[in-house]
Amino acid sequence: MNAPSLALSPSRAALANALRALAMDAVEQANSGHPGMPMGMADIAEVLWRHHLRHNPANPRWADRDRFVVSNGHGSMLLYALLHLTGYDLPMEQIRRFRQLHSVTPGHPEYGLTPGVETTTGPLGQGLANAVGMALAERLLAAEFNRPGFDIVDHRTYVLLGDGCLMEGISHEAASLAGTLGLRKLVCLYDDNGISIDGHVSGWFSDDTPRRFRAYGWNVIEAVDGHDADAIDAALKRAQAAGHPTLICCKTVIGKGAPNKAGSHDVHGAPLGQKEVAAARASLGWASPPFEVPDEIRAAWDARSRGAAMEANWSERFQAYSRAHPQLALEFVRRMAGELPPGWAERSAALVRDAAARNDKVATRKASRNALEALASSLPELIGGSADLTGSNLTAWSRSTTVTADTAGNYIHYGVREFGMAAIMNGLALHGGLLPYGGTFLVFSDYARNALRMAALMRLRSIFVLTHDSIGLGEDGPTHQPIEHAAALRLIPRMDVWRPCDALETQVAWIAAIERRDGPSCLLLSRQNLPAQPRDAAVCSQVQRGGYILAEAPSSTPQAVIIATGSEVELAMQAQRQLALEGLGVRVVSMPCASAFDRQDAAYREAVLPNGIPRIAVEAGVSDYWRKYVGLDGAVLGLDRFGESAPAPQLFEYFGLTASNLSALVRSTLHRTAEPAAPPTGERSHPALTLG
Ligand SMILES: Cc1ncc(C[n+]2csc(CCOP(=O)(O)OP(=O)(O)O)c2C)c(N)n1
Repeated sequence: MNAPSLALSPSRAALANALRALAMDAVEQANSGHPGMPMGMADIAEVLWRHHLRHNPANPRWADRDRFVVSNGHGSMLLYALLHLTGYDLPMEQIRRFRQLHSVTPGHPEYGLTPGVETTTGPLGQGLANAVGMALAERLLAAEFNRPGFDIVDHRTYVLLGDGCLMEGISHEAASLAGTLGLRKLVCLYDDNGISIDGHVSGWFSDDTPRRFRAYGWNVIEAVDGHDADAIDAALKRAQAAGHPTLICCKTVIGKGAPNKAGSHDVHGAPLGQKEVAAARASLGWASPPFEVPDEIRAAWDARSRGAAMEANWSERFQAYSRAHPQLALEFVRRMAGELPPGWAERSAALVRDAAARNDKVATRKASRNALEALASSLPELIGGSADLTGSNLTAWSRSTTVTADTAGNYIHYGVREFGMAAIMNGLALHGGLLPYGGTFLVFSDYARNALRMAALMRLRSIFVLTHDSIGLGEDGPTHQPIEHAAALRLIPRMDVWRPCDALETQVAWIAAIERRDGPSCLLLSRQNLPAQPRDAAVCSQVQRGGYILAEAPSSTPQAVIIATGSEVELAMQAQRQLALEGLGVRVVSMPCASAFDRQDAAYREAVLPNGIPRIAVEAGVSDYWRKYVGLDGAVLGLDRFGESAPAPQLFEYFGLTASNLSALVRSTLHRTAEPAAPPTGERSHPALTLG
């Protein structure tokens, strides 16, 4: 039904009101959601989307589209309304089903679910950091692929953000680096409405935000009336001409259009209620029933032909580029598709063979650098970095070149910004064309943790290089010694956590992380040297399964199975030899990546870990994780307390992470399983050992 009062050529206010109406009606229908932000930012969105954003609703994957990120992701209905009205494959039925099971309009925007959603947002501040990654990706790819007369990579990254994003510490990390790197095509629109959930922010957020961003080296456009289309338009034009990233501070009224609730926190995250919705309709002059949009408003929003023309124009230019630079064009297409280069399979297989042939004792962090050295020259998409621990993480290789404000490169000194790094890496991965890896100490994965979780939620190929993976780092002490971190990372669904025991497993882990198309990987690497384990070709081929028989029991049927990872694999091998002298046959299973092992078929898993044979796990970290593999009858030799400051070999001794303790645990486990009523052993009182 059309609104009779609307003119044929709708006003900008009426166009923005379409966004407001859809948002308040969808939230009302769901009886949950956030009407305040969409109603408050509707005027900004109208100007940006109808007059500036370069996108094609028919092809949300168009390589040179502008990227649009709603960092204040609770305002998801604004994004869904924009996608719906401009012509993306998001029918009204989906708007009606906002926040319902299996709709593509979930509570917060989810990448990979809704066409046109560029990143998953909701955890405040991370969208901004993702956008920094996207803007950086654009700059790096432009430097790599553009040629005189052919700007095939030339787009902007626009971000909506609110007080919450700016209060979050990650906004500092991301904005600071964006300023230093001079990401001039990044344009942020700040919803300066003075309200967050608890009320007026003046009591907890009194920063001088414009000065803060100027101090980062940003271009700041202050005091823009976020409900004045001309002012917003002028600010966007200034931003586009700037030589720095831009923050446009827009004064807005949260929930604008709701006559009794606008401007208050009541409208932030709750349905307006039927009475207020009716009052808003009256005050906005919006006469259409819920989920109906007048034809002339729909027509004015429809961006399909404009978008198709934009992409067609780009495609023509890309065709010409392909004729002038055929190899580059092919490479660009490959990179944006996320495909590995031709010959990858043969090359990576050869690298595994090489690594298997070597038997040097090496820290897995060094083995990781060797793996990078071998892989990276044929993978120009690799974009590395570290959070100020390059020399410790060993994340740079011989042809790493630093990205600066003036130069492109393939290595980012992220500074001491772990969370920012991880979220920026996610933005690089989301943009496409680049494959990010970045390092810090494993213990500081906590700082970055939610971005690691978001990488998994979004199925991104981000590779987190986490070194100094246990008490084996030694003297830096308990602040730096990860205890619960390996287990905690393994708990993140879809995260592959590799803790290799030697150079060969490290090489395989890198290859697996690079080949993965459906999620991130963490590589947990030792500071200390680890011996190479012997394997024949058949065993080598099993490593990528995540868990495999590294050393079969001397007797054909093992009496027990030891499961080990990383530096503790060598302990397992020593224990196996000790026990063999006593006539006990023990199998050693190396389990560098438990989730990869879990994905193997049941027959394989049963072949590696046969039912009915007692299992003992060993890892220099919390024991709980391994209970699912060893069961109630098994045992774990772990470390369920914080570490100590001392040389590493002394710490392994002190905490009882020794081959002789492991052997003792195997013996006692066999004894206990043979005689179920046997009492626990005295070893339980050891300060660190986790037994039983
Ligand atoms: C990291 C994180 N912490 C907390 C929340 C919960 N939360 C959602 S919105 C919000 C307040 C945001 O305030 P603001 O950005 O001003 O949004 P507005 O009220 O203007 O819509 C909070 C605390 C969250 N989504 N993410």
